[in-house]
Amino acid sequence: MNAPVKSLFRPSVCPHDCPSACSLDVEVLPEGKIGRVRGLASQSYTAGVICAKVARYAERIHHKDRLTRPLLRVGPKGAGAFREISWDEALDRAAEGFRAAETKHGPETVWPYYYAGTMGLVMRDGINRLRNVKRYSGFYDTICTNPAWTGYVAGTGKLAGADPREMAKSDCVVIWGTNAVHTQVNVMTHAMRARKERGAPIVVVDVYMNETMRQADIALLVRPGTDGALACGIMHVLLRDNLADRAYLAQHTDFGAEFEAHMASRTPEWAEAICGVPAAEIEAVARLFGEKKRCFFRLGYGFARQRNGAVNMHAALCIPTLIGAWQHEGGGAFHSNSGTYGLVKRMIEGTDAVDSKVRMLDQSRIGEILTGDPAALKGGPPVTALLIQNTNPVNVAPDQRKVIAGFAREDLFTVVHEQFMTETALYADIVLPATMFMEHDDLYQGGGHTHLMLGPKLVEPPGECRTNHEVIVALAERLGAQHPGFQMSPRGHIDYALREAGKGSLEALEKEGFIDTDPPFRRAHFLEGFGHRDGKFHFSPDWKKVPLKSDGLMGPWQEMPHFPDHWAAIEAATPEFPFKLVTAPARQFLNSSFTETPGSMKREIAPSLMLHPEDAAELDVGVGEIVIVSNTRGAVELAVKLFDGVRRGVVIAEGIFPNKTHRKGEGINVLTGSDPVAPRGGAAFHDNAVAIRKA
Ligand SMILES: Nc1nc2c(c(=O)[nH]1)N[C@H]1C(S)=C(S)[C@@H](COP(=O)(O)OP(=O)(O)OC[C@H]3O[C@@H](n4cnc5c(=O)[nH]c(N)nc54)[C@H](O)[C@@H]3O)O[C@H]1N2
Ligand SMILES: Nc1nc2c(c(=O)[nH]1)N[C@H]1C(S)=C(S)[C@@H](COP(=O)(O)OP(=O)(O)OC[C@H]3O[C@@H](n4cnc5c(=O)[nH]c(N)nc54)[C@H](O)[C@@H]3O)O[C@H]1N2
Ligand code: SF4
Ligand SMILES: [Mo]
Repeated sequence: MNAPVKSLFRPSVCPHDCPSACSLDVEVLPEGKIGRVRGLASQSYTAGVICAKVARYAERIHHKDRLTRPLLRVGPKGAGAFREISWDEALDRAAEGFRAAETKHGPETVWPYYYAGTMGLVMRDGINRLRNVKRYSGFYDTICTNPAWTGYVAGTGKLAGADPREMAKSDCVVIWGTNAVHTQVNVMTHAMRARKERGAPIVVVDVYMNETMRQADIALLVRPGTDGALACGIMHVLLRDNLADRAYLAQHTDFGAEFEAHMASRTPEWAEAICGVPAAEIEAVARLFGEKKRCFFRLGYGFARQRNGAVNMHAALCIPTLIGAWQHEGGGAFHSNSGTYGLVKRMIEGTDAVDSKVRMLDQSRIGEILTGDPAALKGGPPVTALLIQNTNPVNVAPDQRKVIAGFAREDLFTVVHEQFMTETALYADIVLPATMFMEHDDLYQGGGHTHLMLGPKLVEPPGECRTNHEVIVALAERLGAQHPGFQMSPRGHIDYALREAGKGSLEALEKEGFIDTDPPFRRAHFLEGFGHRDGKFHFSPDWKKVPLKSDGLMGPWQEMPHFPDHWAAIEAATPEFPFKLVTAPARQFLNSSFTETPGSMKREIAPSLMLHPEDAAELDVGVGEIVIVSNTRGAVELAVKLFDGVRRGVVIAEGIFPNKTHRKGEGINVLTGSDPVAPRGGAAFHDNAVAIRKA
């Protein structure tokens, strides 16, 4: 008798843009479909835990609205009228469009625009190979990480830190400016172990009583953009009460009398007046840190999405350094490990073909770029052709009115390679259907942990979906772009990137599904020296010289403070725009992804504004009523939710909901600005002064 055909569980990796980069255990059903998706138990950072939206992945991968055939626009831009065409026709038309644009304006008129919809290195970054070989405009990716990374690296000199699993061995876990319950659930797994096994208190710093703040033993509620003041108030107490580790400071940092004198005036009362946290709470938490020493600071992205975000990140990072927390297992700080992997990207990205004279264009300023702002275009030709993979700028990019005006240009030729008919794909001339991660092979590195992971192809894609790699190779062929990387398979790319970096091989990775690249304790804790040339931590950073890739200095960088401080560069509330709006991520979405899945949409329901009951009373609005939220950039309508877990004058709109789910069809990003955050660019998504009135 034949044994019944059974489903089996196979290892994979969540490809979404999330620091957790979870190792997955995926049920592959006999008919070639996906069943249950769980966290892989044997990968010790994931530790068997994943978020609910990815546990429901079957509804995304087998969604009836997946794009499965190439499409050609047949109506006006953005109207959504398309007809099916063959792949050959689609690729021929795409190549012809890029060639025609290049003939008219030169190669810089073509702008490959991509982001981290997949974090797989082959599928995400292969577009750069085409860009480099063809000398198309470069893509300076600023939208997410720049303010945070710059602030962190200004202190440490390297984008690395204490092993995040050490949180479990901490005597006090500080979760600062990340809503981990929503955005990277695994932080909570390890933090909660410290509380359960060691009685460690959990301190959380945020601007609203979100789900992470609710889990805290000590919740510090700051006004948006004032973390620098809170950090200084804490450091004042540590120095005043002799709780700093002066021997450590002398050996490992640039700490000196000038810094100490600067901190002398940053009293808890001074800090309270700026950040809103009562001085007594600042005193208490400073004493807690000073006494525990083995404190782990898990620093998030969110609090750096402010115009002074880099300064605030650096200021928070200075606290564990001041108490010498780095010396202890379970102590120190962690933000991202993205600076530690060092995989060789020559074949994936064609880095050997880079021409540094070709302009870079700023991802966050796509609105200004597409509407012809000469400064944003750096004096070069207009952008008349776009190739887009793994991102949905019409919904997620700041200054949305300009973004949409740009996409609506009749003289702009746009190719979008997507899994769904996103609001960006709606503006395309040609839409190409893309595979999902379980339908192709790729290599992943954990930003929020220490693992390199393999996500193998597990099932066949629906219809005619093709991988990003296939599309780039096919376009290269039609455009006459030559590079050995175009001849390689995804598996070949993975093997090359690993081998050349001395990180094993594809074969080795395939055995376990992942490798742990955790460095030795002393290196991870910078006890052998910080990343700066002098080997020291910098309390007084040189903002001009933060060792990270960049496209020059941006924003009001000359006004940045030399020491940790409150830098008043944020959009101040005014009588005209008296509220501060934060656009934090909703739990069931991932940026704009999962807004297409019923399981996520039915839980998030509709765009809303969390408003303090006393503010609501003053505005004379109640639950469910519509308010118009506006500033100089635009206006959106949102339904009121009463919420007393914010300071008065602060409002929260969780998202990112599709533009079309808002009453006027414009999304939350009409309110956010694209002016670059100093000193390396980026968008201050949580820093918006707005007016609110009853609709
Ligand atoms: N469910 C879900 N998960 C996600 C995402 C998602 O959209 N949804 N997005 C993914 C992506 S791309 C990223 S980069 C990460 C980001 O994840 P996080 O690092 O968590 O960053 P944010 O989500 O931007 O914001 C986190 C928190 O910062 C708070 N915040 C805003 N301004 C301030 C401030 O001035 N001070 C302080 N202390 N807090 C402030 C917000 O209120 C919010 O609670 O999450 C990833 N995970
Ligand atoms: N208001 C506000 N706006 C924000 C933020 C905020 O906090 N508030 N956060 C910002 C941040 S941190 C970020 S990182 C950005 C992110 O914004 P985006 O980069 O746009 O991220 P997603 O919205 O997840 O869109 C990714 C898209 O890639 C597609 N995709 C996924 N995998 C593949 C693939 O393998 N191939 C192809 N061709 N396509 C694929 C998905 O279907 C999806 O449409 O949003 C930013 N915008
Ligand atoms: S979205 Fe983040 S938390 Fe959820 S499974 Fe993916 S990596 Fe893990
Ligand atoms: Mo992000």
